[in-house]
Amino acid sequence: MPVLKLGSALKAFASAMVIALFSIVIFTASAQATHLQHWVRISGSMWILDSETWSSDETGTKSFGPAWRTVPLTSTYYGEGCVGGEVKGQVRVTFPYVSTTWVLATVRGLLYEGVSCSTTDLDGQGQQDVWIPLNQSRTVSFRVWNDDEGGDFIDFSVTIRNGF
Ligand SMILES: [Ca+2]
Ligand SMILES: [Ca+2]
Ligand SMILES: [Ca+2]
Repeated sequence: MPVLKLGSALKAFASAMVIALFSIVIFTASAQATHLQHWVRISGSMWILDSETWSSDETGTKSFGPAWRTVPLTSTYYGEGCVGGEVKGQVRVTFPYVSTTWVLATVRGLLYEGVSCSTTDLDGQGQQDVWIPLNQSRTVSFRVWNDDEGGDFIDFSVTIRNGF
């Protein structure tokens, strides 16, 4: 009975295909559920003004990055720059939330002012949170003033890309 044989062969092939499709669906679903890891790219700049009483103010732009990291990120990303031998900016980026498609970035900007660029005298700070969808970039920009002595400020601009 060649027709019957062909029929059962087709049935066997069909069930094999169903099993294969099922495996693909299950594999894809589990891969998506566990694949939280993203590449992120961090870059930006600080425009720093070091206010001077007896001479003209000192200004300059300090860039940082691009730096690639994978999230979830266990450590903090740091970027730094100093102008006029007195005013130092520091950027700190963390990623407190990561989903399969989105990341939440917390960007902190700190202003240190003292007698040298290695000063640890924190005189001002600001923070912005930003949600970034997969394969897109977001830029946060904010100004941090020297709240303690006045005059100095830093314009932070930080761009983060979620994905390649
Ligand atoms: Ca100064
Ligand atoms: Ca100076
Ligand atoms: Ca100071």
